[in-house]
Amino acid sequence: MSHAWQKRAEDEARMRREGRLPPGQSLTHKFPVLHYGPIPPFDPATWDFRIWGEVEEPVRWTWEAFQQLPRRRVVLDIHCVTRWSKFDTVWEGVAVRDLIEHGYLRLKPSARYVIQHAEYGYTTNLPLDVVLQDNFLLATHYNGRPLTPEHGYPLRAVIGAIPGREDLKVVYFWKGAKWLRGLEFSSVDKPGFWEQAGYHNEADVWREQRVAR
Ligand SMILES: Nc1nc2c(c(=O)[nH]1)N[C@H]1C(S)=C(S)[C@@H](COP(=O)(O)O)O[C@H]1N2
Ligand SMILES: [Mo]
Repeated sequence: MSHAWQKRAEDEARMRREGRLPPGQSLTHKFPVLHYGPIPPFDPATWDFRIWGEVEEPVRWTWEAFQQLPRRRVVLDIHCVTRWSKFDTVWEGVAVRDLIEHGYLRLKPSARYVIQHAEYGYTTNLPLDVVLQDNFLLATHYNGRPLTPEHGYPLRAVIGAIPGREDLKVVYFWKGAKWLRGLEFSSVDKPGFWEQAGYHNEADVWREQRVAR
């Protein structure tokens, strides 16, 4: 008879063999919920998404306008700093690179960092080149369904590993803000909520950059 714990251990061993399990992580089939503060309400009539800072023209999209943006599907291995990893997670949404390539967004050459702004003032920061990678997405859907409220409905950023794409920088999952409301492009880095609380600013999963020292 096969037990859930046996399957978990077998799957974890397989991921380790395949080089997909970063140091200090363990595999989960669950989807833990982690955040600071309450889950915000969503009103499609008042929700907006804004982009500002080092851009040629600031952006404000309503929920309806956001649905018209180019979309893509990305499959990611996600790694939480609290040591769980979840493999082959399927996300759909909007890639920042597509916004630029399709002319929805024009950056100034001075843009070098991106600060995600979420409900209740939660922020997190990444270098621009990471945000433009194939493994960073502004996601509206998980596993073919709209996000659930506790995982960031209606919009969150996600970042993880794409198997076989060793060229991509992979950072811990806290660098994806749930209940995302805007992106600030900046010429200087601005450490976000957890980064100011002592988490590592770079957060490279393979180098185990968990906390600053
Ligand atoms: N707005 C917001 N986004 C957030 C957080 C938060 O506190 N507020 N926590 C981060 C952390 S620490 C993690 S590990 C992931 C967890 O995402 P999940 O709850 O979907 O697993 O969300 C990140 N995004
Ligand atoms: Mo976290």
